[in-house]
Amino acid sequence: MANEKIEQLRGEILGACNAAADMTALEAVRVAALGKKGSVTGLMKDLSALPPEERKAFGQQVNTLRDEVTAALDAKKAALGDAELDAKLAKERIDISLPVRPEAKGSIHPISQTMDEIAAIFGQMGFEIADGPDIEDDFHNFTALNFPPGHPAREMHDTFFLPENEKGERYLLRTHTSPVQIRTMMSQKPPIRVIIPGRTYRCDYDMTHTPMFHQVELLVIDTETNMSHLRGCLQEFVRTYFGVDDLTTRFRPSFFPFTEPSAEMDIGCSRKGGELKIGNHGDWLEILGCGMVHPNVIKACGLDPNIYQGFAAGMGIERIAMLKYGIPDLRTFFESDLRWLRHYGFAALDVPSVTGGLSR
Ligand code: 2NM
Repeated sequence: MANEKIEQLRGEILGACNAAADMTALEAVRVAALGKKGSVTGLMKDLSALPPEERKAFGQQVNTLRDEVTAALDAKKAALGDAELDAKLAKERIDISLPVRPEAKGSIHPISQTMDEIAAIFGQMGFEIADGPDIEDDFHNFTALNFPPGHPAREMHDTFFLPENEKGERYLLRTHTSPVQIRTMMSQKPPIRVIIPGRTYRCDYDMTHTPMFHQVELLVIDTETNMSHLRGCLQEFVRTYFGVDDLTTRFRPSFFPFTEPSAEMDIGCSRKGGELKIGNHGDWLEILGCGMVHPNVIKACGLDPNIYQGFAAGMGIERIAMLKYGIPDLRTFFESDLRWLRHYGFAALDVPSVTGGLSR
């Protein structure tokens, strides 16, 4: 009699377990069998009504049943979980071969695009990208770069200084990316070949100046680097960047505290009819500053200027972006005008590479 009841219950519970269509139904089966008022739990209460000689055998049978039911529930739970995950995965599958959704409005800012183009060109020549903090100290931004005390660029009106701290130190917003070259020379053994694109800050605002702007500087330090290497690298850069294979360059003497000799590089252009065109048309356009790194700078970085020498150059990213993409007004770069961004922005997948095409 007791055996029959157990057999029947086993059949019912395992059947219900098997038939459960989802986790909720399965949980109901579990509660009905193993819960406080469940059928299997109830069997134990019958125990005391049995004659003592039958209790042990009956108790064992109930335990076996409970183990069986528990195992069946666990197995079914795992199977349902897999099925649910499969269904979810099938439903959430995306077709990555579909074209970009036409309503997508995001675009790459011309500054980002130009920095990527610069990185692609110099990357091809074997340069690495270095970066450093926007907030700098006097040593990295000025002293190590051979700015004498009292140099006009250190003045209040050019540099954004932070309030002096308890130690009497006055941090500042870097006025150029050159402090990163100092950090690179102090932490890396030559040969060094790096470019540093990044934000720079000067207290200045008019038609052609914004208080934050972007620069890219390059630095090569080795034992035999000379000015012809500088010219070769920079000429290769402007030719690739502007897409003019035979673009000529002209070097004019200049002055920077951190280079000796220093030069300004011009590229060929035409201004006929008020329209600026890059190419060998007889006129000249200033494009960047450069020079051989001053021995004092090399020394300040803990390197021996009798062994190591090299060149550096710097240019404004907004300026060369304006020249290439025909953007007439510097200040529009930072106005976040959506119409401007849609007009001058780049498609997210238009990644510049020297072999694949720089842009558009
Ligand atoms: C320029 C022009 C010329 C320059 C020099 C250095 C360093 F750290 F190596 F001395 N960094 N950047 C440099 C040289 C920058 O920007 C117009």
